[in-house]
Amino acid sequence: MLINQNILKCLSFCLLFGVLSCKTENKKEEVIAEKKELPKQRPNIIFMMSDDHAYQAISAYSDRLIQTPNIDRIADEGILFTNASVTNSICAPSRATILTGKHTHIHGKVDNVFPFDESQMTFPQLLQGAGYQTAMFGKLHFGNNPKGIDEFKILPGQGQYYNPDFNTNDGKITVEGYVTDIIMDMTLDWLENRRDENKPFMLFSMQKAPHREWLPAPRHFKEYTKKSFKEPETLFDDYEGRGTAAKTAEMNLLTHMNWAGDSKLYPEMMAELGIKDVSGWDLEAFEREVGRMNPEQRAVWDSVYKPLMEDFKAEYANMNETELMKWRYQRYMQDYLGCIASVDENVGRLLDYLDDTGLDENTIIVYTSDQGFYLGEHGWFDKRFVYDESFKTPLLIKWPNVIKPGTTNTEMVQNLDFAQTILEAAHVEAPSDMQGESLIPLLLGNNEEWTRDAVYYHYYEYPGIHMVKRHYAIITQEYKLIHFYYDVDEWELYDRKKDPQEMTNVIDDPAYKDVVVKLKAQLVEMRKEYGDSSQLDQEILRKYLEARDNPDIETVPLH
Ligand SMILES: [Ca+2]
Repeated sequence: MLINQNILKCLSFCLLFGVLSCKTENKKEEVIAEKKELPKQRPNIIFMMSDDHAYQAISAYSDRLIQTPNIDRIADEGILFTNASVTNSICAPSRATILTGKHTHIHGKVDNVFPFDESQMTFPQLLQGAGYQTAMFGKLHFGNNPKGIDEFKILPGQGQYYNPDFNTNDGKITVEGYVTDIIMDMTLDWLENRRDENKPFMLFSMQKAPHREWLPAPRHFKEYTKKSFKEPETLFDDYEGRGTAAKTAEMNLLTHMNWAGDSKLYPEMMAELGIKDVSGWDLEAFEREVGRMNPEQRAVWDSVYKPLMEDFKAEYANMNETELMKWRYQRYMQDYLGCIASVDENVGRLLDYLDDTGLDENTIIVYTSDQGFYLGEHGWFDKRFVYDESFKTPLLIKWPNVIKPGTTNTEMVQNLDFAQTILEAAHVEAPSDMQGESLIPLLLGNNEEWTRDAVYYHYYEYPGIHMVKRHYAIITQEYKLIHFYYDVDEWELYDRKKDPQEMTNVIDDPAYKDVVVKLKAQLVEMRKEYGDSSQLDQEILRKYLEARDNPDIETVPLH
């Protein structure tokens, strides 16, 4: 009996062990089978980017303000990155980072004064060299014509919303109509009529909208000026709990926004009401945009905006500061989101075209912005700060049969990573001095290969428009440590989990003492690793101040 029991025990053990080892092997096989490989066929790539498109204004991220069903389709059929960010939240530096895969202090375009270092390699040049066709339509805003692009039609500088001019391979042209529609017309025309079907392509379709001064298409005037939008919780922020930089920035909707150029109050009504030009270029901004409309466009504009402004004129004398702030917020959102409506419609046109032609099958579609934007959070418009609304940027990518539809990813990815990602997707080797990381493991779903736990940020343009002080920062999933320098020497620490709106600087809170020590050490290492230093900060500052005081040095207006 005893022997039998022992035999049974032994048998049971052996059986159990056998099953377990078999299971383990199965698991191993499953893991190996799950690790996805890059497809051998080289994909087409369409890189759509808008200018200043806040993630808060995409319904895949938030349904507080607007529905964007077409942009959302990219995430529904692909991946939504909820923690994508930029290395320097301003237009041209971000664009140069995207093209080079390098931080701004390396490629040279740190702000609007410094020129791009022409010797830097950009990823379209490498794709072109590897047999890709390359084309670019819309807003580059880089201070240079693009390199490595076969065909381009680029808005000069900021470009215009109505009847815009374009620089092309064959010289300057002017196109009648609304800029967002025109850029997509050019994109679709190239796809349909002018590309070589035997080659893979890299196509940039880059919108000017919704950049300041936020002029919607005439078809959206009526609908959007009637809408009322939910206010952000921090619209009336008094900046207590933050440092000098937040208190002295000139980005407030009530006090720093242009009345004519931005809120679209007619210049003659400003004069009648005794409202002053706060920027010194308010009336010029109105004339530059509204003044460019043809008689037909202007008639539609006046039929909607004139009665709206007449109403405001009648109310103005009785409005207190709170009411004025609320009015300006609504006016801002009506025009900004009216611009987004056209962007979304045009994204839909492109997606439909790709679906209808079957071209979608082997095409990567990226939708992003050159940075985020404040939509009234902290009472602000504009960008620049490392605080979340301007630090983070939307990123949605679709790649059929590679990215699992409906994926959400929370890793800290950056505009720094695009060059290496696109090159790897195209089976082109990235130069070793690029500083990002390829997102391919995340697109394939091999998330365990992604090891980044912090990102670096550096903003330079000060003293300058909006007066956001120079600062650099290290950002982890949990914390943001910021150093503001030059005419202040202030550190800020935000607990991103407990204080997502970043209302309380806890740098001096004893509870965070160890966190500060650890992050400061990590920041020193990170600056070294990316080739940044205090010496370089001072060098860039010295050149900036010299250029500011020297009218002979050509600068590109970037606001
Ligand atoms: Ca921008």
